Amino acid sequence: MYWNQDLETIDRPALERLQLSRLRAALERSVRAPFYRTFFETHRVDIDTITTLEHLRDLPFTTKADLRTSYPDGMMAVPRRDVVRLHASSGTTGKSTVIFYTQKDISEWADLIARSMVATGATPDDVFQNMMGYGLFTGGLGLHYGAERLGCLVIPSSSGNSLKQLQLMQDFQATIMHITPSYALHLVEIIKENGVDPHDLTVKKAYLGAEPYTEATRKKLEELWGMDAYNSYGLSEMNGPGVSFECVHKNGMHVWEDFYIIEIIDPDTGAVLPDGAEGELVLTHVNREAMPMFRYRTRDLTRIIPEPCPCGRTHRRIERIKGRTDDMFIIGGVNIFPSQIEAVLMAIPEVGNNYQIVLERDGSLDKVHVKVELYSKMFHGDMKELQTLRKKITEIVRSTIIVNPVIELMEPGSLPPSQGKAVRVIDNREQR
Ligand code: DLL
Repeated sequence: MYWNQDLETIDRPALERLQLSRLRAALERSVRAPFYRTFFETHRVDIDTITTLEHLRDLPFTTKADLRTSYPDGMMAVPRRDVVRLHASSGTTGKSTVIFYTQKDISEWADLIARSMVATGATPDDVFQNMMGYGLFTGGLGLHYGAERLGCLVIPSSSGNSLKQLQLMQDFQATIMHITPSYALHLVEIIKENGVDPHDLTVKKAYLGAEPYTEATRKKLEELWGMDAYNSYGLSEMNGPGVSFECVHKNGMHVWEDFYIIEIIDPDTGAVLPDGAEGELVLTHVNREAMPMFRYRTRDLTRIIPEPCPCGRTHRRIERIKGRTDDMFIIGGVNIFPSQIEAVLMAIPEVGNNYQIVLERDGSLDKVHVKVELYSKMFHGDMKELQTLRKKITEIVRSTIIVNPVIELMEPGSLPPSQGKAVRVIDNREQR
């Protein structure tokens, strides 16, 4: 099942011709934005010389810092009256970064979402409960318009308010939910606490994204909820969700290449890496009118899966995001990604649905504390059993990250629950 078969199964030469003509048009549009005029001048780039896709490499990278410099509207490439929406990501420091959309941009974004949903087997018969935050964040409104475009009944429940979510799910027989993996882990517990077996609900699919999570977490969620979970990747700078989505094969996410040009680079040198090599994802949005974006460094680490997908879509897939270059922390000289810890934790049957990594400085030594919630059945008064479990978890985590962790076992509900993007790592080292 396709949303737009011609575009989704387009052959590579035709796809590349389409990319190039859209890229040329985007470059020409971009110079209406004050930011790009200065940017190309400073980097001495003559956009007329970009006449093949290979020439894209002659353009400098753009970064989040460029979005901040151009705040509020230095990257707007159309007259303001043509812009119909903005979204923003708050970020942890400094000014937010703002993205603009024309009517056409919003409509094309909705199409990409509808296309993504159909790739997972969704149909107009589905009831879509959208538990991502509505507002400046792109997760809520982004999927909303796409699900409506497909013809689903949309429940715009937004994030949080777990009992209301359950009631809506039951009363309107939601079949698909859109939710962050960390909130899905929390919500399923609330549902069980209220005496409902999640397997009895009508929800059969979940779209999980907006934050990194591991295959072990996907499996755990699929089992807890009794549904199929699909990975969805996107970022505000590239519209939001709908950049890349898994199809029914659930084996890597198709990047919609008629809209996005993918490159994988070495994050240290900026060199473009061959298909299949792991590195930082760099994206160019070739079709947005209000705000073109070239060679944007996402900071997300992944690799292109070069093999064709059995679904017949010709758009290449990327692997699950391993983490962000800025998420990585270094302990005793060892580089560690939170995802490495999550992957082993979530595969341990006694481990519950929440965890947190806290980095502490102990004298001159850095220590990784991992706070792990267990299922309540583990707390029946047998200290010895808990000690053995703590040892087991310590050993499993140590063998994965090659650093000795301090494992703290917690009762369910003792860590701050997530309703959106979870804070997985707290670094207390700088404050000492
Ligand atoms: O999180 C857009 C989105 C909404 C994607 C809903 C999927 C579903 P931002 O707030 O700008 O936009 O955050 C983007 O979140 O660079 C990744 O680091 C991370 N991220 C998003 N999806 C995934 C995913 C939205 N499936 C940043 N796996 C990105 C891992 C993800 N990380």
